[in-house]
Amino acid sequence: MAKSKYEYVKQFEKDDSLIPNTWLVIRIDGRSFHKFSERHQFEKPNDRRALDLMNKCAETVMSEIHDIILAYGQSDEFSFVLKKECDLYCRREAKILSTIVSLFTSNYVFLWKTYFTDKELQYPPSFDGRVVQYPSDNNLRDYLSWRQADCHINNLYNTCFWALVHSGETETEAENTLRGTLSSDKNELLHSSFNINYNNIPEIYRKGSVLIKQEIDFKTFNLKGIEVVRKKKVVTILHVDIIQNKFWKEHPELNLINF
Ligand code: DGT
Ligand code: MG
Ligand code: MG
Ligand code: MG
Ligand code: MG
Repeated sequence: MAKSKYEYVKQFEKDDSLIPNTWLVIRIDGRSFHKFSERHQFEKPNDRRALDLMNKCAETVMSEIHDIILAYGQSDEFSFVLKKECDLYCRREAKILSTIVSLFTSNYVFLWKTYFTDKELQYPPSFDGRVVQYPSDNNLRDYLSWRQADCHINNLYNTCFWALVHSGETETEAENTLRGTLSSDKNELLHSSFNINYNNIPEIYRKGSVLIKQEIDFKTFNLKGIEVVRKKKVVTILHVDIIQNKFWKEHPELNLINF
């Protein structure tokens, strides 16, 4: 087929293929969700509906993009881990990133009313996204540990902060009360002043959400009408520690050998 005289413009497209054989992590994060959570009166410190909505969007992304083996979410962010051998869009960064961010965002809008039944969406939310390549299993483990540690630190702080504010301190006073405190001080404050045992706070808030694909058997009928057992992968949502080795030992199918 003859080329049009315009085709040369393709030469201006730059090659953005990611290097082979590295873990790919796509992290998306709500744009200005401080404002978004205020405008939609999210419960403080944690709004279960908002987290469930995020998790459902991530589940959809995972079901659609087969190369995602695990996702980790907390607050307004989600990280998607694509397996090393991933050849999606020939590993072109912009294609992979834009597909995941837009699929997540459209689901967020599409599913909003299912989770916020009594609250209209006030304006269209957006998410930013980035791709990071991790060459070793340890790098990937450390990345995920970093995000889960961040979840814990923020949740402990926010739990204290809002307990102080709900008990009558102004936001500035609460900030001053917490300035310079260690984790142990915060746990003690929750315990002695508010009778809250931090370890009894739901794990979804303390640990975030880990999504993996698990193979299950299901019964169906083959072409001859005979009942057969087939396998399919379903996304499972867990709220567990992914910093220690236990989780990785329990999930050899994730193929992270280094622990
Ligand atoms: P960015 O990401 O730079 O565009 O700016 P933000 O405002 O999204 O900042 P970020 O991502 O560092 O922090 C997430 C914000 O979202 C933070 O202000 C708290 C808010 N947020 C997330 N989940 C909840 C929730 O469940 N309840 C409440 N009240 N706020 C939440
Ligand atoms: Mg940010
Ligand atoms: Mg954000
Ligand atoms: Mg964030
Ligand atoms: Mg096209």
